[in-house]
Amino acid sequence: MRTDWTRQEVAALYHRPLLDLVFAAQQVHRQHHPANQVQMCRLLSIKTGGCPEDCAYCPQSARYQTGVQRDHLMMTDEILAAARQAKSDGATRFCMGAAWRQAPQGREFDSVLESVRAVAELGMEVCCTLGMITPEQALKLKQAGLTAYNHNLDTSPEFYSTIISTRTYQERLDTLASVRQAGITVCCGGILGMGESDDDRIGLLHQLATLDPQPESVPINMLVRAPGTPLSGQPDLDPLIMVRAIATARILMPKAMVRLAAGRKQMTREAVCLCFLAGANSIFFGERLLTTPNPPPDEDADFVRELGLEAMQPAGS
Ligand code: SAM
Ligand code: DTB
Ligand code: SF4
Repeated sequence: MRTDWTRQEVAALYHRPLLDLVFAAQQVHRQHHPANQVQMCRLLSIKTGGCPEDCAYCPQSARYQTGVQRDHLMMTDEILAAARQAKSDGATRFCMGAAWRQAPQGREFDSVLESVRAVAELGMEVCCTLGMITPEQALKLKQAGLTAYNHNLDTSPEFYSTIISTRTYQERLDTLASVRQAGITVCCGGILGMGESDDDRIGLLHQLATLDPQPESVPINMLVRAPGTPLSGQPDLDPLIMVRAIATARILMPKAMVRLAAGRKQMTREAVCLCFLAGANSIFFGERLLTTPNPPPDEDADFVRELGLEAMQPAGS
């Protein structure tokens, strides 16, 4: 895998004629992944709202009046029930999200470890996104059976400070390094539609593709405009920009699972289909993402069937 892409090379790919770009991405996709398979993931917000960070897109920041109800950390048995349901709905990856600046130490962290162990025993891939973590916490999560840790770079280094002021890009890179060091796979991506330029999207993709090793999982989110957040009034993002970014990600990171994450509810079936053609091979399936709505599961199931896609089976089956 090349990890020495220059920003100019990334820009040249991103700006290729769209049909050339999508065709090239689909070719790369077929060399590295089954052509018609998508992985279904399920998200669960295990600790909701009241977050001290100021991420301008986020309905869970305590700084904005978004109507999101604050909730304490969920107990392992409730989480396990949701994971069992996800598994029976066909999900093979279960991702637990917490609205923390950083994972806490002590009783709450121990409870998260217990939940990780319980979900891992179901034979699902287990992912957590808990904010910043230390190298020691990463090791404990690994020992509990965590498959992946999600921590997004969100956007380019240049645009980042217009979106978040309470945590630096470098701190994000440090958390990613702790995750990698502990032997946990890295899930790292970003958000499009926050008012960034093509050059910022290129900057994000360049950062992701030059992580060494590259992330195993790259979620590409379309901004969900949550009322009350500073980004609630952003104009619609052209879905073809999602297609372009996904195709570029696929070419740059051939082996990664590229996940069409938040924002699918705002997209047409045709746009989602183009994202698959561009190399996305995973979606979040379930009526809610963390705090915002996602397409109804029965509609998604019909859609996947109509496209002739098959849901990825659990490893070892
Ligand atoms: N608090 C932890 C953190 O920020 O690392 C974990 C949870 S946080 C909600 C996980 C990711 O969700 C963020 O990094 C961001 O990329 C994504 N996200 C949050 N709000 C979003 C929105 N309104 N639209 C799209 N993606 C969003
Ligand atoms: C990611 O990149 N997208 C997911 C997951 N990682 C944790 C989260 C999307 C959250 C969308 C806003 C919400 O539902 O609160
Ligand atoms: Fe907090 Fe994460 Fe939301 Fe930022 S994205 S406000 S860190 S929950």
